Amino acid sequence: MSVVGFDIGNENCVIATVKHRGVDVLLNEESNRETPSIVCFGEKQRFIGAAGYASAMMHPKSTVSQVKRLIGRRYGDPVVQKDLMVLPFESCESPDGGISIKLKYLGETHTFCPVQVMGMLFSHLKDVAEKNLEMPVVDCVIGVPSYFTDLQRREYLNAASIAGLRPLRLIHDCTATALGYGIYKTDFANGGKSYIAFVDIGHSDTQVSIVSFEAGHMKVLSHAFDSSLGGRDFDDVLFGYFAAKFKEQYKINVYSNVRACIRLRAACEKLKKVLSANAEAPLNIECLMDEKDVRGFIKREEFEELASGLTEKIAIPCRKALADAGLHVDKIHSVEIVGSGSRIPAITRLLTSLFGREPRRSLNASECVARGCALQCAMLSPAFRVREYEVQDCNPYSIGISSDEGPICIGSNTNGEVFPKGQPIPCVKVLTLQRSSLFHLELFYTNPNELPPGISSKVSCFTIGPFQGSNSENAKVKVTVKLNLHGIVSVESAWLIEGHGDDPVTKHNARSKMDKMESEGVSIDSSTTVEDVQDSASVQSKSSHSSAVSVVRDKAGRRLDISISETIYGGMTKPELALAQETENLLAQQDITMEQTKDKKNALESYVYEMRNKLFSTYRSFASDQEREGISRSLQETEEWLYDDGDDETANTYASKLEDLKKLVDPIENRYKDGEARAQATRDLLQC
Ligand code: ATP
Ligand code: K
Ligand code: MG
Repeated sequence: MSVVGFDIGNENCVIATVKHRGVDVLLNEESNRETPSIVCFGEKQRFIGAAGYASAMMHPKSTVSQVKRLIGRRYGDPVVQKDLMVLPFESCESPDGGISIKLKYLGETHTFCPVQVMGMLFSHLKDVAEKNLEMPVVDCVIGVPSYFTDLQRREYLNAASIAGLRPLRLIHDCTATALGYGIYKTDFANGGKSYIAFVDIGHSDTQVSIVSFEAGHMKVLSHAFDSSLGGRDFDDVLFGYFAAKFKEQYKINVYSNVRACIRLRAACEKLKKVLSANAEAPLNIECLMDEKDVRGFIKREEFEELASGLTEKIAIPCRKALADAGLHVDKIHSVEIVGSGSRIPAITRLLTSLFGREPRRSLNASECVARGCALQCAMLSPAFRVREYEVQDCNPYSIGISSDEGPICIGSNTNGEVFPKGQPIPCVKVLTLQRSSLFHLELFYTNPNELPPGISSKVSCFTIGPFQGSNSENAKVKVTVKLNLHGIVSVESAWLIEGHGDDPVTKHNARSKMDKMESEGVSIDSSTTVEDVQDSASVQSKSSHSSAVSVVRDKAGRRLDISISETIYGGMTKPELALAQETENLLAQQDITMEQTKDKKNALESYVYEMRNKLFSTYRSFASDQEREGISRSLQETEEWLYDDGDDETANTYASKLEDLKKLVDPIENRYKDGEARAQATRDLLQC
C-alpha cells in the first residue's frame, strides 16, 4: 500500500511519498518536481497540470487556475470578486450562492463548481503518483492553509472523493513543514524545548506558525496568516507599473485585452524572479497587442520601493503568531522560511529585522509541505511503521455552538464558545442539555475578527431528533461535538440519559455507561481530549424537571441514540457529489479516448514514415518494382489523408488504416525476415 502526501498550491502542486529509504518527491510526466495547478479544457479533451500549463495560452477562456482560492467560497464575497477579475474564464453565482465556472467544451457550455475542478486536479495528481509508484494511490494526506474554513475543508474532502482519494488527514501546511523539520531534529535548546517560527510565503498567501519542539513531540502554538498576500501580489505591482508605462509609451491599454493581460502577467512573474538574483532586469514582449512589441526595464531598488507596502504587510501575521503563542521574539530559536514566494530578497531583510536574526532556509522551500504530508500519511497508515512522534496541532478559529434559544453557556463562556482558537485537535466535547423535543444546534465562528475578510460566521446546523418518548417535559440529552483530525467540526452523536434521582442502581448504570462512552472517546486517539461540559441553562432547569425523564428510561441501561441530520451552509450535497463523480468519470473517459486516438494516429503516422524509408533501403531487394510502387502510393495517400480529411478521426479509423497498410507491407517484411533467418543459419553453419 502506498502513502502519499499532496501539497496543493495556488501555483504549483508537489507530490511526495515515503519509501523505505525515506521521503521522495515524485516526478510528473515532464519529469518535473512541481506540477502547475491548472485545468485546461482543450478542443476535445482536458489538459491538466504540466499539459494544462502548456495549453493555457491556446484556450485562455477555458483554462481554470487558482481554484484553491475559490473552493468553499461565496460568489458575492468581495475577495472572490477581486480574484475572479483577473481570471480569464467566465463565472457566475450558483443557486446556493457559490461559484459556477462557465466554459465551452465539446461544443457546449458547461458549468463546473470549484470542487469539481479541484477534483480534476486531484485525479491528475493521483494519476501521476500511480504511474510513478506503479500501484494504486488511495490513502493520502493533503496540505491545507491554516486559514481554511470548515466549509473549505469539507469541500476539499469532496474533491478528494471525486478523485477516488481517501485523505487520512487534512493537515495545515505549516504543521506538515514543522513535522518534516522536527522528526529529524536532535538538537534542542536549553531546557529541551525549542521554539521555531515557520513562515510560508506562497503564490497568494502567507502563513506563519510558531511551533515548540521537544524530543519525540511537537506542538503548534499558533497559526497566523494573510490569506491574500503572496508572490502574486508582487507580480501585480510590476504588472501595474508596466501597464501604466506601456499606456504612456505605446498607447496601448493591456487591461482591454485578455491575452495581453495574461502575457504581461507571466512576463512580470518572470521578471520578479530575475530580480531576486539580479540588480536589474529587462522586460520584452513581442507583439503584446495592436501588433506592438514592447520593451521595459526595472531596477531591483525601484521594484522594492514599489512593493514596500506589501513587504511590510508580511510583518503583521508574524507579530500575530508571536502574540497568539504568547512568546516574545527573543524566545524564538530560529525562523525557517519556506514557500517560493519568499525568495524575494527584501522579504528576507524584513524578516531579519523583525525577528532580530537571519531567517534560515534549512528546508526545501517548495517541497517541505508535501514531504511533511507524506510523513504524516505514513504515520497514520497501518501499513507503515514510522518512529514514534507526536504531532499536536491547534484550531485556527474559535468555534461556538448555539441552540434554538441562543448561544449555549459553557462554563464561564456566555458566547457559546465550545472550541476556542488554539484548541488542540482532534478534540471531543460532551454537552449535557435539557430538552423536551426535537431541537437544533448551530455551529458558528464566535469571533469574526479571526476570519479572513468575506467569510461568513455561519458554519453548519444540526437537527437533533425527533426523540422517541419525549413529551413536553425536559429530558437530559447528551451531545458530543467533535473537532476532527481534518479540523472539521460536527455534532457527532446525541443520546438520552436517565435523570431519575430515586433509583440509585439505574443512576449508577447510567453514570458508568456515560463514563465508558467518554473513555472510548479517549481511546480513539491518544491526543483526543474529552470534556464533559454542562449547559448552564440546563443545570438551572434540572431540578424542576428531575422526574420527567421516566418516559425515556431504558431498563437495560442502554443509551438511547437520537438521530442527527446536518446542514452545511454552502457545501455540496450527497446527490450533488454523486453527480459530480459521474461527470468526472465521463470526462475522464473522454480524455482516455482522446489519448488513445492520439496514440493510434501517431502509430499510423510513424508507420508511414518508417515503411517509406525501409521500402527503399532494407526491404528494397525483397519487393518487386510493382509492389514498391503500389505500397509507395498507398503510403503517400495515407500521409495526405492524415493531413487532410484524416486529421481528426476516431481511434478505430486510424487502426484500420494501419491494418490496411500492414496487409500490403507484411508479405515483404516476411520475405525479408525469412531471408535474414536464412542468412543467419548460413553464418552459424560456416562458424562451426
Ligand atoms: P500557495 O502556497 O499560495 O497556495 P504555492 O504553494 O503554489 O501557492 P509556491 O510554489 O510556494 O506557491 O510559490 C509560488 C510563488 O513563488 C509564485 O508567486 C512565484 O512567482 C514565486 N517565486 C518562485 N521563484 C521565485 C524567485 N526566484 N523569486 C521570487 N519569487 C519567486
Ligand atoms: K507548493
Ligand atoms: Mg504553498
